[in-house]
Amino acid sequence: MRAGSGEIRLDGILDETAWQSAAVIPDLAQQAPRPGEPTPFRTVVRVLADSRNLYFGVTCSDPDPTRIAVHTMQRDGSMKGDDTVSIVLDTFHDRRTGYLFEVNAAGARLDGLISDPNVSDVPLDWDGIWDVRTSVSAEGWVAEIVIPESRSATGRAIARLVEPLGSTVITAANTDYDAGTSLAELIAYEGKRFEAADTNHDGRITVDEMPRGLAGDEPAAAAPAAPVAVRTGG
Ligand SMILES: [Ca+2]
Ligand SMILES: [Ca+2]
Repeated sequence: MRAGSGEIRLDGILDETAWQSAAVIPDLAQQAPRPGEPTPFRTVVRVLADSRNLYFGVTCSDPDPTRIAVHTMQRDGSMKGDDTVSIVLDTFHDRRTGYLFEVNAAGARLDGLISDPNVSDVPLDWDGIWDVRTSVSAEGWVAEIVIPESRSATGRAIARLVEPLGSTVITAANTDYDAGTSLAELIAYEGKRFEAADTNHDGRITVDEMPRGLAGDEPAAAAPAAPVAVRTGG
């Protein structure tokens, strides 16, 4: 597997040369229990792509790795209470459907197809072809993820994913005003943004209707790489 200048060995350790040149999303925001506030549980996402695959390297800092929790090793098992990383790819670029990829710290996989942003539980019937390895260290844990490009998105679409999670988004999406913003709330929030942008209500977003910063004529390099990594549990 080529990724830039080096090969990626899927072992949960981001020591390949290619990771040094990966796009970095350094500032994911806390969503729970205190949305938007600084946290020692820092999550840094690195993204690589080659002609066949997308790679995500997710580094989850944890001040006390002995408390990293995992309750399942099963595909699509309940990860409630687990330390997990979730990535949603808006591969149709309609901001309401997409693929959900979630892994826990032990490397168990959960995946599903988000077809209706108004439904809180993502159906998990879809089992994608993708893989992950995780590693745990004194600093926390790391997930090294590969997703074949044909099953996910083009590099250009990746740059136009759901907006980066920031405190504004998290606060706006937290409709029940509890301590945290759930994935279901985030999906519903994106659905509402879609409805708001779709001014002629035909179920499609044209370039003219796209929110500022998402119009098709922007330079690709200026678009932030923005997969959403939602860290739950722990
Ligand atoms: Ca590796
Ligand atoms: Ca599944």
